[in-house]
Amino acid sequence: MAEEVKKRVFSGVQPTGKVTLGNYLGAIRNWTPLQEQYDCLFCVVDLHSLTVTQVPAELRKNTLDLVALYIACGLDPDKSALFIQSHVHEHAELAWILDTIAYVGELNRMTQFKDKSRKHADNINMGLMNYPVLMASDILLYQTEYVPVGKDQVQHVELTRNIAERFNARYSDTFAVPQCLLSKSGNSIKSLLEPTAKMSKSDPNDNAIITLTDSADTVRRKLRRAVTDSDTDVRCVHSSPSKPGVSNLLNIYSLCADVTVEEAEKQFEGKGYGVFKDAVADAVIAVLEPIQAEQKRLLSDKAYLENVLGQGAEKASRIAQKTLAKVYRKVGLIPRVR
Ligand code: AQP
Repeated sequence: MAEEVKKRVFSGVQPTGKVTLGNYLGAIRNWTPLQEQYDCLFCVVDLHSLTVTQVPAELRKNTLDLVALYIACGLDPDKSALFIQSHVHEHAELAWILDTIAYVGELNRMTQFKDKSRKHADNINMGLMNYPVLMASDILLYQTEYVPVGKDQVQHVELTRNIAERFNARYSDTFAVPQCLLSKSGNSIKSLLEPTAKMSKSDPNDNAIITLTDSADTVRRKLRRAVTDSDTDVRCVHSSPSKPGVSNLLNIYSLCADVTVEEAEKQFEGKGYGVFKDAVADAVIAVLEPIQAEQKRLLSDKAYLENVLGQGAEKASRIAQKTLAKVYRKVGLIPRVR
């Protein structure tokens, strides 16, 4: 009997700082169960992180920390290819070809580009604008069918679909056209201090984010200071759109304690924010502590991590070379004679 060909999944996180609870609940945590059903590639997208200024030594540290975190969160190198984007040079090469397909107008409209241009007004570099094209390259290189991302990245996956369809129409069928796989909760995790903005690892205010390396005391302190509202009812946005802070905490609690938002609301009805915030902290800490212990253990075994990355890059390269050769042929580039 012919072996069943599994559909392919690709996703990644930038090593731009300490990974947040948002990155975990919106993305990484949802990748683990996919490994059973799909052919998965999970990448640390270090080239993307260069679009904002990085300290080289910190970037190297963040990259390895993130690889260890992937494994600590349940990604299994025997089931999924885990690798670093810059180890597979085809990502940057395909991005150049896709740059000739993407339009300046559509890149200019990307929400992330506008947000980051505002935040980094002194460094609006071409890479920042090209970010979605490199992301399209990451995805299309592997003939990806599903891209599990948080809601904030949906616009980039839509653009990837447009680029793939445009290329296919111009040069004949070449790329699989990918779809988003959104997390169960759907909503982004928001900043603790500005709950209408998403929680981001590059937020300059450390009190606005929970990172996966925060100690139990730090998590508790940050959650106690989280913005709620002036009244004392614990009620989510479904019943009161004017309470984004409480809504966000209810969302975090429901994902960490594995209950629905409605169940959580009922549980804390009339209890006041002090009790509620402590319970949110308990639930978050219970999720973080085992991950932190495992990440620490993995980081003490550099040889193991290097081996995982070598294997992952090898598998990724095999697929990437095939796609890039096909693309070069289709656009009319002459292959090098050996
Ligand atoms: N707040 C969030 N809620 C839910 N999901 C989120 N993601 C990011 N923030 C949230 C998801 O995490 C994945 C990795 O994101 P990334 O590092 O590639 O880029 P990003 O979306 O720009 O994440 P950050 O934390 O905001 O990074 P910086 O500050 O460097 O820009 C994606 O799947 C994303 O949806």
